[in-house]
Amino acid sequence: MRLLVTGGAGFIGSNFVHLTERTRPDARITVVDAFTYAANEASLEGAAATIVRGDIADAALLDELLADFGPDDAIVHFAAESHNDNSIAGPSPFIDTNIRGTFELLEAARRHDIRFHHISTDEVYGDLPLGTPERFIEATPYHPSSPYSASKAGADMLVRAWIRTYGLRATLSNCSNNYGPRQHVEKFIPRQITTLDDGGRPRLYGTGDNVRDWIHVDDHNEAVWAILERGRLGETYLVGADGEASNREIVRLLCEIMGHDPDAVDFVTDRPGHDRRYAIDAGKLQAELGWEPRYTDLRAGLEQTVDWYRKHREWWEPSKGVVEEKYAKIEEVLER
Ligand code: NAD
Ligand code: TDX
Repeated sequence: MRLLVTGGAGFIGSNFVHLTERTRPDARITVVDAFTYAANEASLEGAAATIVRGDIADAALLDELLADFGPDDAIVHFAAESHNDNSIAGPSPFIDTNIRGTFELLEAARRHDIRFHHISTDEVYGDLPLGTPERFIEATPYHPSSPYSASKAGADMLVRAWIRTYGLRATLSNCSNNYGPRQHVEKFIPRQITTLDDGGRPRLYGTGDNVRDWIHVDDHNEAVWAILERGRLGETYLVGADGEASNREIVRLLCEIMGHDPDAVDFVTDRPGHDRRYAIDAGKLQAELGWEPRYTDLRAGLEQTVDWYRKHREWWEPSKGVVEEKYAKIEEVLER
């Protein structure tokens, strides 16, 4: 089987490449990645995949890459602008990549009749109240809050329309917050780990009470494989591992794991439009495809992640200063 993995030099895509090469050695992977600020060449070190530097919105490049793909091959579409705070500061690239880029990929998949799997997020459903048992299901209406989640919702709608109108052989998955190795230091968990490792104080938005539903990146990627191998064409599957925790609880766990005072934290001005809570009901994926998460102990998963960041300082250190400068500017604007 041949796979075109878009965004394979980013967090989830690079972990997908490594997991696939470990567990499905017959798959031949081509990564196409624009190598934006979010990519890291070192994330693909040791991978056998062919790596192509290019934009998913480049139709001619896509035609070249898919020229010898056959009916059993697939596109796995991870590439995106993925960070909410960036989308609030400057939404334009989110429209270009997440909407226009997805459109070009869908058209390429249609021209070459290639199976397509679209990676999306639970954020398209908006947020849930704190302290209720309510969870997102596949039928929850779309209600995105940020430019990022709105652009992902737009991309999802394009995929659904290409399935219905053109009969594209496609599936979608909407996953909750991922954690694990190789996640960019702008994101919540790596930001706090690397700040603590540098002797700084974790930074919590607002009250720190917002809740996310955490899943280890390998569990997400095994779900993607379950859908590629056994998913029903045209269907959407929600992916989550019952990993709800407030941001404050995550910081407390990280401080405990890393031996820091859990009360030495800074509360900063909240993110505009900050979603309160996400929670996934992954019942369909579990019942239909038999997928189960392996990382069911959040603390153990975080310990493994902390260990990875401690051992790979050279991977994250070059981005840390740039990211903290960016956040300092964002905080300055929000405090005005
Ligand atoms: P990431 O930002 O770490 O990686 C994105 C990758 O896409 C980068 O390597 C970047 O260079 C590449 N890219 C960006 N624009 C491109 C373009 N125009 N052409 C080609 N490549 C381009 O993101 P991630 O966290 O790995 O997320 C991957 C996917 O999973 C995204 O679609 C995201 O919406 C989705 N998702 C992420 C999470 C999460 O918690 N991180 C949860 C659910 C869904
Ligand atoms: O320094 C911080 N302090 C803080 O309290 C940062 C960076 C974040 N936060 C909060 C905001 C959120 O409530 O932590 C939570 C997680 O923040 P992010 O890592 O920015 O993730 P989120 O906005 O929840 O979106 C993520 O999950 C869904 C991914 O970035 C998306 O790509 C994915 O679709």
